[in-house]
Amino acid sequence: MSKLDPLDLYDITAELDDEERMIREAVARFVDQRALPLIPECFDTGRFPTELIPEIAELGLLGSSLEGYGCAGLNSVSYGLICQELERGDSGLRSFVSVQSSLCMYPIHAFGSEAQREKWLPGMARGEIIGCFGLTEPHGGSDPANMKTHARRDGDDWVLNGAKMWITNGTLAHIAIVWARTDDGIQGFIVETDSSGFEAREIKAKMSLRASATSELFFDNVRVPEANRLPDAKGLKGPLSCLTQARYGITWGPIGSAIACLEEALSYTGERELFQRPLAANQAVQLKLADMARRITLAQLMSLRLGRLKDAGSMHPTQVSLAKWNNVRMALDIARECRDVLGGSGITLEYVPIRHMLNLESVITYEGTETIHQLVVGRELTGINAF
Ligand code: TGC
Ligand code: FAD
Repeated sequence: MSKLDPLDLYDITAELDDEERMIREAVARFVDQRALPLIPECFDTGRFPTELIPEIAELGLLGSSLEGYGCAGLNSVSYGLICQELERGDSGLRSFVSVQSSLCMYPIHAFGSEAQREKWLPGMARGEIIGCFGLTEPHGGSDPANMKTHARRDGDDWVLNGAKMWITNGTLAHIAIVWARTDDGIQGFIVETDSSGFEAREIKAKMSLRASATSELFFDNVRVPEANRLPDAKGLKGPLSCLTQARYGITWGPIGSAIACLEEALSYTGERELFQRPLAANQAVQLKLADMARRITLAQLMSLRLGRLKDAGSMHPTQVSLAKWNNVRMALDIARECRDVLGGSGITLEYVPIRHMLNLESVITYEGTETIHQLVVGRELTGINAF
């Protein structure tokens, strides 16, 4: 019998078409050859590797599932595989692409005017215009319906006041997609970050997602032209639809983190000798490794099924919540277990588990905390809103 791939026990690869496989391989090469040599230093010093942006754009990874405007028009499974491979490198890489693609380019594509699409999307696909997405506020991100940031109409402009918190790419961004309360409900604005009264301040001393820029945004009477209001987004449904796109990608991303951790643990336990035998020869260790492979396989099947549903146009947001909850929890637990299996070595950046473990503490919190997704599933089952 032929030997199985330990990182793909159910041969998910065989379920992919040629284009999906080619994309996964191209991103995997980029991650191994270009990103991973930089990532430990970036994590250590707390910086996003901006020097990789041109190559990320060149590979077609920005707005990859959008049609037209210089975007690649790939299917959802391809987008998922991109997220998986980037996050196998580092959650910061996947975060950068998620925010640019699903949270900034998607709303311009879905809710913007033709003029807005033509003005912003080609430059964003080329990585020349970077976006950030401002929904969360300092008083509590889980309940965005209670946002305080507001926009008041004044002639041909809107005047924006308020603050946003924990904003990925905030200090790198040329534009911010900002969600604000108006007399006509919650609306979205494309805020140019060189506008007077706009300020982005980096959040320092993070112990997680250190290879990613995270910021606070402040709006002090920022004037935004009516031409920069997203005309087709009204109410919370606008930002929540963007989150569905990004959360879908996040169901795939942590599979990459978990694969990286298991790969490291397999190599380490195969080589390390204790009590006159390889660590991997102990039943207690094999049980752990086997259980990791089981959980990774289940997550792979879940995301692939979700991707096929999304491409068929029948994916439901609750299905995304279930997979985001399951797959991030799976990866976080595996990263912690791999950290333990590596003993003292597991606490250094020389090995990947602790970096993934720390990153996943953010991933389980952002884009809806684990509890929020559990409550979304609970609401679906019972019909009772328990938020
Ligand atoms: P609710 O009454 O349920 O819904 C309001 C309207 O929105 C619609 N809707 C959705 N549409 C699309 N996708 C979804 N997932 C949707 N969920 C709800 C819904 O149909 C309704 O439409 P309509 O037409 O009837 O008005 O709203 P709620 O206030 O009860 O909220 C429920 C809750 C708690 C699930 C929601 O507030 C929530 O998801 N909270 C978590 C917030 C969150 O995830 N924030 C993330 C910020 S961005 C981020 O973290 C980026 S990290 C990026 C990175 O670095 O990768
Ligand atoms: P809170 O909402 O205050 O929640 C605190 C705790 O209470 C959590 O454990 C939560 O699960 C729990 N809780 C909340 N409600 C309930 C309930 N009803 N029942 C039981 N428990 C409950 N946001 C953006 O808008 N754009 C970004 O680009 C972005 N990037 C981020 C990057 C990083 C690194 C991080 C850490 C966050 C980012 N976020 C971003 C914010 C993220 O979405 C929020 O942190 C998240 O939504 C949770 O909000 P909060 O931190 O205010 O926690």
